[in-house]
Amino acid sequence: MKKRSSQSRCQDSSCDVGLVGLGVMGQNLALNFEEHGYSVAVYNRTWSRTEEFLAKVGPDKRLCSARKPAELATLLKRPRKILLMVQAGPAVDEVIKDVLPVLEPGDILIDGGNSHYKDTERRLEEVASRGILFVGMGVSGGEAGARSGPSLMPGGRKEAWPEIQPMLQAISAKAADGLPCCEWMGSRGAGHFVKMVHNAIEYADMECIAEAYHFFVVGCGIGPREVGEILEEWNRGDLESYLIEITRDIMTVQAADGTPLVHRILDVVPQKGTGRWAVEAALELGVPLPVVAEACFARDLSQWKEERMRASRVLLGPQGILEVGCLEAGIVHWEKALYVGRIVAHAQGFRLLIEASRRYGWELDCAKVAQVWRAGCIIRSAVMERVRSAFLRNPALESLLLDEYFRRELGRHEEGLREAVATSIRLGVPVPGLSSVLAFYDGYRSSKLPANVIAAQRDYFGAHGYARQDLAPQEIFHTDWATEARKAKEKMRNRSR
Ligand code: NBP
Repeated sequence: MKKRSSQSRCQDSSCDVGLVGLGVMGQNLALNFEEHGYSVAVYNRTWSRTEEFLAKVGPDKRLCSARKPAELATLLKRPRKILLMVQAGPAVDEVIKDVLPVLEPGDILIDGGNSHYKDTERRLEEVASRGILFVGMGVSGGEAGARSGPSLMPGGRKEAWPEIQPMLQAISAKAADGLPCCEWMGSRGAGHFVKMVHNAIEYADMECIAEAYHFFVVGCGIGPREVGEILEEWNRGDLESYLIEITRDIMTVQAADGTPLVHRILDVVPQKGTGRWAVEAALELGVPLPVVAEACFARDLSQWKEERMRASRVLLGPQGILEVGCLEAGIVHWEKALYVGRIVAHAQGFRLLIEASRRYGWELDCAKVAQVWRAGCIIRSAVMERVRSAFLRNPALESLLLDEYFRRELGRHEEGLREAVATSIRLGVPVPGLSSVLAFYDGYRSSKLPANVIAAQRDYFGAHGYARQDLAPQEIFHTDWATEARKAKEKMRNRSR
């Protein structure tokens, strides 16, 4: 095939958008833009990848290629809009360093990678002195979403939004009511923070679904095909979602010898970063995010394969299979358990968003966040529309668990969660995600927690002081616990004489 050069096909200042990074995401987003009527100038570090891409898509597309960042700059209409789709981390800084010298004040740089929100805030400041408008944009939906409609979560310099809104909303997924899954999230690092929380909810949901699979296979002795049938049924109800749908598909696929492929897959999985980042952010902001933390730790534990194999031979515990007839009960309980798990994971994720927005002044609109997560992204589900409705009903809602609708739903389903966790514990089937859902639910609805004992322990060994229930909370007391305990013992002894 004859090689194409940007000079021969493209005129200066003719392209609507520039795309840097022709990995799987960049290529598909370029085609998505093009299909929506936008001409795209592409640039990739390795030229051969650009050539391969252009050869693959054929000559009829409105795509121009650049060999150098300077060439990319000349191809773009002003203000330039450049979407970076490179790996998060140093690669983003390298690319910014390359393109910055050829940009002009008012040009817009959009980082569509999975960058950490603090990096985004730093980059936003760094390029601001050159008059460049920086946007950190979460992108979800993987390869298929990038091609046919991703969920997009832009945030950063709001002045850029009117310029990029039409094209981003055009290429984004559309929910059933036709609204685009792309809205302005907020200032500074808001877009990437929202994407991080999206991934955190994804971690939690995936863990709980995997636990359901494990329960049925280990606890009930059924195979993946039957698990797939259960998931198929669940996907017609409250649990309808992309993640249940793909897990159902996974259950049906067979290896060459006819055995379930999923049973051939090594039970070891890494965690790439966004789950951990979310837990770190939650710890920093003092927001409990235990289900996501458990999902991260479950992945870490999976990595200890060889050690787990040794431990499995020496550590005692139940390994039984449920009595006959309990499968039916399991199906009922686990459907409810996963539904509560999903609600609690969303409640924790949204609470983290609310706290971050309050602390950093992002002015996040939770209803809009739920709006852009209704289609195109990995956590799209029937629950998302209900989450959106809850925040539309009450934009100041503190926790989804206190919303009237969800409160009722939790009341109707929590028994199932309790049964599912209790049965798993009795059988020795590990359910860290779901146990954590239940512990959080019970803790959240407790007007009294044993934190009084911890406060006393801290005061005992560290004189940290404590407040009293019966007095003003700002009054702090200290007790010489060792002396008082000695006196108490003495008194008891005297009394028993
Ligand atoms: P890939 O790793 O497949 O591709 C990255 C591209 O960036 C390569 O073509 C690479 O060029 C190019 N690149 C440039 Br230009 N400058 C680079 C530099 N200095 N260092 C390294 N690479 C450079 O990434 P991807 O899977 O398309 O993902 C892109 C971003 O989107 C990531 O941040 C990812 O986390 C995020 N994301 C991915 C998904 C997904 O499902 N994959 C979903 C949502 C978000 P080269 O040809 O010279 O290597």
